[in-house]
Amino acid sequence: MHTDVNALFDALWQDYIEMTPSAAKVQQLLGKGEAIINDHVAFRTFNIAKVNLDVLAKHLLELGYVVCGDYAFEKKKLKAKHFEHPDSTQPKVFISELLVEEFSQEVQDIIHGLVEQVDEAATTAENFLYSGTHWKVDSATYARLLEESEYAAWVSAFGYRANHFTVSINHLPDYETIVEVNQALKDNGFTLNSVGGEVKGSPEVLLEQSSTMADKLNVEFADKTVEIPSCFYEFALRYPKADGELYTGFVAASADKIFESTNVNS
Ligand code: OOG
Ligand code: NI
Repeated sequence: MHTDVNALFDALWQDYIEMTPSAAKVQQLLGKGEAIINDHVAFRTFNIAKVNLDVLAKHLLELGYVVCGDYAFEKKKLKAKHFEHPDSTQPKVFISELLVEEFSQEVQDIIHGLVEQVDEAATTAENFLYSGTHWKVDSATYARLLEESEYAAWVSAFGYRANHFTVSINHLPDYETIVEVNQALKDNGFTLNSVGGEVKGSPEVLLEQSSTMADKLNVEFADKTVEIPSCFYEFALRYPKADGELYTGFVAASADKIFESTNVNS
């Protein structure tokens, strides 16, 4: 496991921009070449013991992160937790896991078949959080997972890596509102996730979020190469709590819609 937070996030970012070429362009557009502060990074997994949320979280706890919130998404059959570092300029981390036992027997069998192929030693290796898939999956299996869960299909194709990075709008010198950020993105040809409206959340819940729709990438399945949605970029504006400190949590109703940024049919 990594012992240096910056080394972990540098490696995650390098992998992420390979999966998400548009992210490098967005960073150039919003940061004008200056460094961007990331609000958070997100990971996805299955709730099977060998690879569950806690297995991913161990890599963060080792770096001094602490768990600060948990969330449930009943319809999507997911649970999540978020983690914060004592140094508040380090990105927060959002990790979710799919409740595999709530799916059809066929989908459960497929997912267990993938996880069985993971070498347990790989899950504590330094690179695990950006190691991608540890299994073979064919395009028909991916399509079968898609019928029951966009999330399950995404994890089967991309595995362990940053699902998204998130620009902290609070730290962007040239933008005050999330609407201005969204407008700049649209003016430059980026497609936003409009599920439930382009802006998720409000000043009242102390967090506003938006995201691009995931890039499309050629993925080599066991049988053939297919172009599918990879990773997306998110934008977050946080508001102060009564004590004057910025809210650091997540908002389940908004997160529920952010998950849809990797949807295949939208
Ligand atoms: C996570 C979606 C939730 C947020 O900031 O609310 C989220 C995902 O798509 O894996 O990132
Ligand atoms: Ni997010």
